[in-house]
Amino acid sequence: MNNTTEHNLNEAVRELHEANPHLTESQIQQVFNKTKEKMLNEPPPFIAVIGPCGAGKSSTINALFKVSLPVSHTVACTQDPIPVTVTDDRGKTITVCDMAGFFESDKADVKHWNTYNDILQNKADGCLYIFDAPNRNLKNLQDSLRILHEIAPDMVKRMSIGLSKYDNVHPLKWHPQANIPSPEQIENVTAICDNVQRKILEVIPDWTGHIVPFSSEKAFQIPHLFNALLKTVTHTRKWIVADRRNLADFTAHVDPDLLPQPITHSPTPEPELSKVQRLLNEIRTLSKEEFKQIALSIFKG
Ligand SMILES: Nc1nc2c(ncn2[C@@H]2O[C@H](COP(=O)(O)OP(=O)(O)OP(=O)(O)O)[C@@H](O)[C@H]2O)c(=O)[nH]1
Ligand SMILES: [Mg+2]
Repeated sequence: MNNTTEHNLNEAVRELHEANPHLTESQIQQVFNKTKEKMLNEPPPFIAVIGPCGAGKSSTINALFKVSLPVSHTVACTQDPIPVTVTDDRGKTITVCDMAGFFESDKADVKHWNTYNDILQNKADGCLYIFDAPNRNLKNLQDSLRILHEIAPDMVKRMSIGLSKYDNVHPLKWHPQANIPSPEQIENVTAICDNVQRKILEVIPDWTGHIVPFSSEKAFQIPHLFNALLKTVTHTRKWIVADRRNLADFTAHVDPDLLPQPITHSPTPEPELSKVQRLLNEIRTLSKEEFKQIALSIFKG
């Protein structure tokens, strides 16, 4: 077992014992064993990618995880949730769920909101709301937030917003070689972010999420989006997500002459680890408090 993990778990269990001196050594050992077992057998984190029709949800998942979900340039595309489980070379998995876009039509929305109810209340650990940056109809954003807040208030409070289609923001001058927005686009996106934040806070005053402008098409700021996605996961499940990414490579869109040399070098291969070591490495970032919460929940259960 990784030293930090062992240390955190031992300390959490020791504190638990101090706070509950009536527990016997064997009960405490049981808590330790069950906590460890639960952590090793946790299912992959499940993140719902939500938002209005055509905002770019499927494209976002394609960019984040190098998958090929269907994308439409003309009509509403995704009609049913598509869970995508991504496993990286080291066997780490995460499930992202591509959701149908709401505000498609009266008829379609009846079905879509039912699906949102089910996924957000029963399956998701977190959600990422995709809203297209050039869309100035923030009434739609606010209306949807009211509905979402009714469905899953806690999740919506910490949900992050991905402002998609950065490259489509006025004046559409994207630097083709460096693969970066023009100064005018940066200025406009900053103003859009401020405005979106104000409009969110009008509906959810205690919202704590983050807004990340990005472009799937240009693979721009995808790592920032991934970090925002991590922040939407409940605290006790965050550790599982930490390094399960397989991000679209932004540098693939950059003129090779502009790239600093180290970025183009292949990383040194990591030594092969045993399955148990790999699992334990995954949980090493769990804090003492998180261990304690899991231990307590098992003990109470
Ligand atoms: N310029 C630009 N277009 C994008 C970007 N992301 C998505 N699009 C376009 O936006 C349109 C809709 O993209 P989708 O990914 O299908 O959007 P969606 O939210 O999944 O749509 P529904 O499933 O119908 O709700 C397509 O024409 C995409 O090519 C982006 O970063 N930049
Ligand atoms: Mg879609």
